[in-house]
Amino acid sequence: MTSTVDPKSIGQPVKKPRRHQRSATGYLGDIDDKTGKEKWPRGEEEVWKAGLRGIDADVPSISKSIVNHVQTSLARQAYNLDDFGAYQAAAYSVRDNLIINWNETQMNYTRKSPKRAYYLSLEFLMGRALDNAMLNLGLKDQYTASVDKLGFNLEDLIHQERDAGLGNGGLGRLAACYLDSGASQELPLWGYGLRYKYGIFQQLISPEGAQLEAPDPWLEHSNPWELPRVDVVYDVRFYGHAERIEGGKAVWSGGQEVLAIAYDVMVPGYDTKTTNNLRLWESKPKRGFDLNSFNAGDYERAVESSNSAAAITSVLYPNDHTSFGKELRLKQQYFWTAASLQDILRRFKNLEKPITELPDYVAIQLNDTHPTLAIPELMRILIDEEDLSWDKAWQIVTNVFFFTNHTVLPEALEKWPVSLMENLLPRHMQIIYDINLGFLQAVAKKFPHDLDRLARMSLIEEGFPKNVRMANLAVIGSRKVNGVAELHSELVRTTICKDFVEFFGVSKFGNVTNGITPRRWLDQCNPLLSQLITDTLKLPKAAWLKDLTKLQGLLKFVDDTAFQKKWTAVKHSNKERLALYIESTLGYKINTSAMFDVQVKRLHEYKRQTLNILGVIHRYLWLKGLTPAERKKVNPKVVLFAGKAAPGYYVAKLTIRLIVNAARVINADPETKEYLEVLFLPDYSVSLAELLIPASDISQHISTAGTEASGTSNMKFCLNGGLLVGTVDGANIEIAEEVGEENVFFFGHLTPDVEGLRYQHAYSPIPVEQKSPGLANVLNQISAGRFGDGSVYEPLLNTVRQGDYYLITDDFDSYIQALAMVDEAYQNRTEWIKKSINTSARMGKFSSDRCIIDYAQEYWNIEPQKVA
Ligand code: 26Q
Repeated sequence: MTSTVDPKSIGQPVKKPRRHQRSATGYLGDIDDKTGKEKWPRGEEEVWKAGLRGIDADVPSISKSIVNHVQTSLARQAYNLDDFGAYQAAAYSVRDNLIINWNETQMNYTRKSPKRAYYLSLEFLMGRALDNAMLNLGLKDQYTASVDKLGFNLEDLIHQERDAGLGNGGLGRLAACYLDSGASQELPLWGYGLRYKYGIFQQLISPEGAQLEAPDPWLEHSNPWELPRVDVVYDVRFYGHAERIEGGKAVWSGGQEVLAIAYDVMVPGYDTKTTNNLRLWESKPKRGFDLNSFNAGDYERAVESSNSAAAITSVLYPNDHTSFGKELRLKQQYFWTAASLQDILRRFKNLEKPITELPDYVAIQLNDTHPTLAIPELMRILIDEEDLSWDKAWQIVTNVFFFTNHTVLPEALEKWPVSLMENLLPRHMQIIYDINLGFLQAVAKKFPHDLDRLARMSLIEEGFPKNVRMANLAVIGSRKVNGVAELHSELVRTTICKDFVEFFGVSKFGNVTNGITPRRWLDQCNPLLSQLITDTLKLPKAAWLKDLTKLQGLLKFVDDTAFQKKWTAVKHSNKERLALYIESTLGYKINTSAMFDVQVKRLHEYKRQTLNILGVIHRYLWLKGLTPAERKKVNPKVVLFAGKAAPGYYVAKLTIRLIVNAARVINADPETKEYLEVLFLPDYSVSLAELLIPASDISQHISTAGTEASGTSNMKFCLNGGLLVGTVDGANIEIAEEVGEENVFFFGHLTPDVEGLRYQHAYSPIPVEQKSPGLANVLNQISAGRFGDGSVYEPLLNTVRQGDYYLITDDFDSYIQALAMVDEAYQNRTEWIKKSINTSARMGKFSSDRCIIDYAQEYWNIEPQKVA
């Protein structure tokens, strides 16, 4: 914290800061140092208390509060208020409720001083806040009525809000679901992230089918959901020199200093007062601009360093599953971990406990390797600033951190060049070398004469350039490591962490299968289904939304025809809702009586959108070969794609282009149009997912076996009664275990086959014509220009024809068979609906409440703290 020293106080005994004197949470009360009892800090208690507002939840009070915000917060008037203004006023009114709950929650934590957990994630893909806040507060009906009385429609206002798109995909959305569950379970869990000025880029699709990227200025209009905390500010240093001094310590000085400013986002729990905090850091220059250069007329130079400070939190990196060494990304990582640790330690120090007790009060979860610098940073603070010995510091560090791995793809494991690290963070590089030395000595002791093992386990990858292996650092610096689905965690244990399991023992390597919050991913996105479930279970909504295994109660109704009818009606109405959106955005009207087949996720070769579009073209060519009478027997299908490709990912962008151009030809063919329609919906987001997921009949999760760590959208679709077409990969396996294999459509080779098949592709390839004549025909039709200039697609088609690293040729025929089984099953609509009900009813395991309780009990050792 930047502090000013009063010169008069120098030489005086240091006055201890009063406990809770000014907590960063806006705490109002205080505790007497002597008695330990509560006392009023200043002024007249009655006057303060009279000013405190309670929550007025009746319709007239809510209307009054909205009008009041129109008048004061917005300085607008009723006569020219548009939907956006009404959204803002409603948001400020809802926010008032959150602030009150948030204050009480934080006050409760401060008073009880429980152990807290912190979730460090570079991504929080929060989506919209208004609807979620109203539902979690239990105030949506009242707001609907109030807004109606003011002449607006609440759903229209909800759609005015921009998504908070501070993430790429699964990892970021998982963090958001976990915050919702943490608050709903009344756990002392805070998130720490970055307040990117620009979130994930907006995706535009050109008429040729090219993905174009536009910035996402989500903060352009003020954001009612964040509270700037101008008094919560920390210094963060970069570059400079680190000089070792006595006692293993060092002094790090010089270089660039920037400020981290806190912005708090309130995270309301469902059906509880508990409202937790997501603290996002913004970077700012420490000293405005350089006045000397300014006065000398060198304006560019004058603002150079202030620009470079502000640049740190300016944009989210839109790459997932790649490790590439850009200095700004490393700066983001250090800036965020350094600010977060200072904040966590300051809060701990308010407790006045010895620093050795830190692990009794603090657990920090590292969301992938992105925050791994927190490990050497905490070592630096403990040794250089707190005067601890190396061993004591390491003892603390390795009991505070926990690490989640989200991928086993070798190309995605994060590495940073030693030279870059040495320049940007000289002291941290020293500490990493010191950690490595001690660690490798211990490994050599346990496994003498095994140089290969030492080379594999070293924190440093030798070569040109030399790299720091962040996953190795995260593993050895953490108390426990976990993967995100059973198969994935087993792959972590047997592949990337094999040596570490042999060294540390297997008990350090656990599994927490991912989950999703049923509040957003059922109640909010599918209100009709939520209502039907509540009516059918004859339980209060909160009872099953907080214990999702209660959905099993629906199994009794699987054969109930009246219930089946209602279930079908809900699905149809969700299709109509989606169709309306598509018509209004793309001007294209889809057939809502068709089966909806959806694949939405980041574009990546391992996720195999290519397999899907090749399958679609196969179906199209097959339909063209049928007589009109034969076609009439075919089940009409609408195939929907959405997802963003990393801006530099050429092959993924070509896949989008192929989808768009195939769609154009297929949708325009009068012979087949009735039976097959294909669309690529631009700019996939949390909000678009909320529209798409409830409308799907089937969804596709078709990664090459062993490549998708878990997947979470698979869970969202199944919870909403969509059936799964997938490979035996990630969480698909556990979904099938729960809902029954008879209710999923599995296909493709299994994980243990993959290595051998890849070897075969490399050393004795079998031509596509031989392996799958159907696929060969599809590839040839594309090359021949059936969907526009075929030469454009050659680089994409070559990934299939040569090398085929993701095994499209190996899985194609069984994929087509699985889709044929889908068609067959859909013919018997009653059986299909039963499958749909069964699936949804047995998805209880995948509530993120289960995950967060597991983390709380088995990892963090934290307990619920009910707000009185
Ligand atoms: C790393 C270095 C430099 C720049 C960017 C990155 C980076 C950014 C984002 C690397 C990875 C990501 C995101 C990964 C991700 O979303 N993984 C997904 O995590 C989900 C939640 O556990 C799983 O369900 C998915 O299977 C997994 O792919």
